[in-house]
Amino acid sequence: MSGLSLGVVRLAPGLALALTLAAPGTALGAHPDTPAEHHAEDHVIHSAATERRLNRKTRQRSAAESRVEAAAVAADPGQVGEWGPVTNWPVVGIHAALLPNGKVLAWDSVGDAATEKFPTHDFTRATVYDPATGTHQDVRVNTGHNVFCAGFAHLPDGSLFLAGGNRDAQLSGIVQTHVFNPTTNTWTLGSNMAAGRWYPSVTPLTNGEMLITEGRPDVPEVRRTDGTLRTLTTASLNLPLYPWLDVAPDGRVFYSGPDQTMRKLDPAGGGSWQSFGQRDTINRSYGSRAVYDVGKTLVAGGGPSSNTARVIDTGGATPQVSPTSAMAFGRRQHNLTLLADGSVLATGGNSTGAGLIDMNGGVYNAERWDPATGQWTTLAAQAVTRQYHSTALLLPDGRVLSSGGGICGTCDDVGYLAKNAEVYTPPYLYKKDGSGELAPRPDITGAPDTVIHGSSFQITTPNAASIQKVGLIRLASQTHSVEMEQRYVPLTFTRGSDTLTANVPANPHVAVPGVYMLVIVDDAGVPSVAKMVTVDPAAPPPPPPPNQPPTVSLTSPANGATFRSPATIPLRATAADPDGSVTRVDFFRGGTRLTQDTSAPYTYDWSVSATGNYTLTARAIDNADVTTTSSPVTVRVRKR
Ligand SMILES: [Cu+2]
Repeated sequence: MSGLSLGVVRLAPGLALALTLAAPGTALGAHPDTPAEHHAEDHVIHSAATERRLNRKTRQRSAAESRVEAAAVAADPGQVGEWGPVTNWPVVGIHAALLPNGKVLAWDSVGDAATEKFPTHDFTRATVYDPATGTHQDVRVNTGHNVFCAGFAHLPDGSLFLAGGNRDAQLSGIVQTHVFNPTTNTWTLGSNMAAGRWYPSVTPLTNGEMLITEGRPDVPEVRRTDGTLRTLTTASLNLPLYPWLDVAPDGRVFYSGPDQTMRKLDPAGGGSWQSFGQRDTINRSYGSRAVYDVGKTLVAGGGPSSNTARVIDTGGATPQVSPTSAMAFGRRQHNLTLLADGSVLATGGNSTGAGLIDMNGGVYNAERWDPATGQWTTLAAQAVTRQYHSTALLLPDGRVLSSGGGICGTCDDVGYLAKNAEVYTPPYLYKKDGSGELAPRPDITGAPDTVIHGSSFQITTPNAASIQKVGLIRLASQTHSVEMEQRYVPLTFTRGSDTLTANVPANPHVAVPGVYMLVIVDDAGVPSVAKMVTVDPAAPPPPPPPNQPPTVSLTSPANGATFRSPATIPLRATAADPDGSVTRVDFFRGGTRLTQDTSAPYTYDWSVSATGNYTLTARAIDNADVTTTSSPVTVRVRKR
């Protein structure tokens, strides 16, 4: 029972309420020993029919409110986007991570009912969802552990690292760490932590280490790149569960919430914290945040279903907080999700301040925050209320996967189970002419698999001339309204004819090593499908871009000019090289070289007495010995 009392003491208020409200008469069943017996146990507590009924009931109760909210916005998907159909899932999307192959790993717990109703926790229901086909593959955790309420983020190679999980009906944490290999769809155990964790955050660091914070133990731990763990013995600090942490441009880890005090952690050695001022006056419990630009974090909602939002700039010595527009809806238990253009989408939540779930207080409309204007735009309404234990994740094609909700005591009491998902197509993918048709998209036809900090790289695209924005978006890892690692990194770039040359930030803290989605956005605001790119400091430097040929033109004599014999014809040429220098210019009469000139202005006075027609050209040679010949000029020399 000590585990239970510890849990209640450290839980968010709403979750403590959930435990209190858990059906008191629910006896813990016999101890099943095999996954098959667990499966049977799930069905005893919620039969397949009950599960369908709950799912249906949640959808029905959602539908009426959803229709009202949907009617409040325009019907044109070019303005408000469009939600796809609700599809049932094999798991509740409580935890969701995008994989480098473009699929989504999601897991929940050991069954549909509240986790505290199950006595044994030695597996986890998990699925890999393929958004391209809508199909699922069962990848349940078979290491003997339940990773419900773990913290997780991607290792630099794109595999997923999980810290902690759920040990028992008292919601104790586990000491285990896991790694999910997205290539083989397999789980392996990593090093054990010093203490069990439940509701920890995991933050990828610039040096490839993974920071593990909270989940009840106040001493952070760090997973080294060799898989062993170290403890930050001088950085013990009591923070809320699932703390909001992101590497800032100075390399320290910035804490933006959910409570009010802003802080930075230096994870070197034993670790040290620095505290700053208050972000604002609200404890944004079950609010959300998004790192939408270099050193810039948007926080919105949370606490008593606040509609307020703040922008925090972590680029300087002291974090700077500025207000931005409020959302149209107060929200708690919602998700903020980066979109492919660097704007931010808010989905789901409740507007009544309910701790976990209010079936009558769901927010169905999405809202988009534009970083350029600081304004929110109300968008289309989704069909199912998404509150406690829901996630919203950016897919590589620019759509957003909104899934889950449910699996808690309160959820059971109010009949909330959203074991399903819907996919949102944002307005940027539609034409703006009211036709409701999808817009043509810019296309990335080539880009390197790996880039390094401080280097430039080539993106081939037939749409180069129209591209306005190039960005890297880190793969998402979401749970409990918290995004553990996703950030938008805008790239400076130059346009060529069919290529863009983009620059990876030299400061490695801006784009911590790992897998990112490379997205280009055209002048209509339409994003490309993402190309996965690994930012890898250990990679060899990219090959130099291919040499561009010089340009040359023969400016004198004029084409068709006539001279009287004997003549002195002035040959004049201009030449340039876009990526080097012009070594020399040769003048030709037909195939015969008349002279060569190694410095501008390129001139030659050609003396000729024989009458006839002559074809003249100039040929430029650049510093890489690549040549370009000018358009020919024809002249006539006739008798005096
Ligand atoms: Cu939870």
